Amino acid sequence: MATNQTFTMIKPDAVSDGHIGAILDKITAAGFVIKALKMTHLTKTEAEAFYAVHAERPFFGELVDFMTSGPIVAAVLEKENAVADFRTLIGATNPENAADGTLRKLFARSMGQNAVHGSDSDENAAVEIAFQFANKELL
Ligand code: 3AN
Repeated sequence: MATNQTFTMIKPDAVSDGHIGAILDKITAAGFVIKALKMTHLTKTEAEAFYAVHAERPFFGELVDFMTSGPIVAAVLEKENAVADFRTLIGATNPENAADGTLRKLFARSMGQNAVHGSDSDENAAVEIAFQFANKELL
């Protein structure tokens, strides 16, 4: 059954480029409620664990280096059909293929530095939320 929460990270490129406020504004304007929010800096161990599914891919080292290159903003978002609707809002992995108005089209630098993460399933959303937030941060 679909849950109503998803997990996002504003990635180091978008934080460094000054887009935190604009991205959060687009997220809330699209009807998502921010249920938890933090700025943090992933360690190498955390980034490797978060992207473990990509460990064998050629871009894994680059991905981990990038995700640990500066602070990120992590959030729990709530909305009916949150996972699918947020994937629509962020757009395709490669910003060149992302639809107009999507967060990646507006704010991403490239395929590797693509501004925003969004969970790809309800199951992964739950895992990713627990990875980044303690129970007391989830009200
Ligand atoms: P998405 O984030 O759209 O779900 P995934 O899960 O396929 O995309 O990839 C996870 C992350 O790995 C992407 N957000 C992107 O930063 C990076 N990535 C994916 N494919 C490539 C690639 N071909 N080259 C460099 N980085 C990539």
